[in-house]
Amino acid sequence: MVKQTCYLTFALQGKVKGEIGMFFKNVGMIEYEGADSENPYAFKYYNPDEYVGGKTMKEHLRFAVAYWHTFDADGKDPFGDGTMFRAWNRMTHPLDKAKARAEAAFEFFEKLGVPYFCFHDVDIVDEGATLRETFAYLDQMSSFLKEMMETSRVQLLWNTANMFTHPRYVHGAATSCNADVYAYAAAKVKKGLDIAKELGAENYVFWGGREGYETLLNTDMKLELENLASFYRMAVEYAREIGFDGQFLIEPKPKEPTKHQYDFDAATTIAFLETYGLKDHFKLNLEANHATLAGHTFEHELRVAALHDVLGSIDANQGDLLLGWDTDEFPTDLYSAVLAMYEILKAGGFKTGGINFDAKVRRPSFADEDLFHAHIAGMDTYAVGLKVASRLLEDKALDQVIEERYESYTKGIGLEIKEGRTDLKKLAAYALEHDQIENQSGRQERLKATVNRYLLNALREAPAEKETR
Ligand code: XLS
Ligand code: NI
Ligand code: NI
Repeated sequence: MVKQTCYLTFALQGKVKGEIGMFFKNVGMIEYEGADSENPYAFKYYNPDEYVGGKTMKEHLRFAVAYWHTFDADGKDPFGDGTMFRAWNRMTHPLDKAKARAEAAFEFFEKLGVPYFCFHDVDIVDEGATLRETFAYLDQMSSFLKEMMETSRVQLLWNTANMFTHPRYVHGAATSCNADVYAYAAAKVKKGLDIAKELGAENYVFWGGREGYETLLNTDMKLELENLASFYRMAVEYAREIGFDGQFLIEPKPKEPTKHQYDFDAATTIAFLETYGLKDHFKLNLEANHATLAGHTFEHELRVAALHDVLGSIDANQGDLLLGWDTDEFPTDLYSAVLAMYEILKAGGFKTGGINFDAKVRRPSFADEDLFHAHIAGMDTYAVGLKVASRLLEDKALDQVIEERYESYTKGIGLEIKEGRTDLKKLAAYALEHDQIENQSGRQERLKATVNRYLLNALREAPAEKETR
């Protein structure tokens, strides 16, 4: 059994920089060094204590590391074996392996300086031979993680139950045609909520990878949707019973692994929540790559959620437009990060949510250190996004154009339309008198150039030392 070391305490006290820890011996604490730094193990733009619009970057961005991609994954793909041989995954007994993995995880969190992490139940420890054994393992591991969380300052952004990998979920979990599977999935969520409560999770996530269908020829869609709604309702009731007051989140995705997933995109999920009277209890966890698969931009999904007051949290990653699946790459596209952060800030920022890197290093990036490079790249990307978006908002650089564009609704017939004081007869009478219509340009290209200008200018600026921008 791996012994818990005391490096976390040293790291926290800032006494040791450099060669500490058991697993990432060549990497020290990652610090902010600024845009001119050439140190690959330093942040160039993410400066946790720098103020942006009244809050520090750390408070705004609430970064989280995803356990599954970073500590469990080994680079396997449908055509090839794993390429990543992590020292922490070498032990054979599930609990020994799980504890070593947790030690590696906390060493990583501490060195990277992230405030949060996220996991599925199967990420923290392998499943046992029976559900009872799985639960016994989970109980041990949640106590172990709790101890580690107490020594460090890392918190749980969210946890979830994996209800898609094991063959029992072949027809779904809460939408399975088999009631025994439904009950099994319910047991997993019950345990997941107990863990969420024990570890003080800020949110609990549902992602329905197998909740959907392959063909309508064998599917009772109405029954499946009703069962799914009851499942969510029971989760809300159980959370209330045990006093778990974290936010429930649903993560939409249109397809993959199932051909059609019920929580297709933000709009579909919102309609589902409205239909079944669940909207007060859920918000959305939106993922960039899932938006791409749904044929939307990420900012579209964020805007739709914000309009309905259900923007909860995000899974930050990016897809590859040349590939048609969820490639879960680390986000490095500055432009997309600006547009995403723009929507998030406009919606008032994160409350219980944050930025979880649901992203994996590429199969050929198999060195342990690549895990740092990937997260540093992602964190810097979102830091730039935050700075630029905040400045765009502060200067009303885009808002002003939008205000002008809709000016016709601030007076005359437009105001009557807006205030619901008109009808088809009145409008027809008006149109007969005003049929020589003049439109204004939408100015897209000019606006894109504005975003580019803000992006390039923000990168040139020195960081604010006090509470200014
Ligand atoms: C898969 C999903 C998954 C969820 C958590 O595509 O993104 O990783 O975030 O189950
Ligand atoms: Ni995700
Ligand atoms: Ni995904």
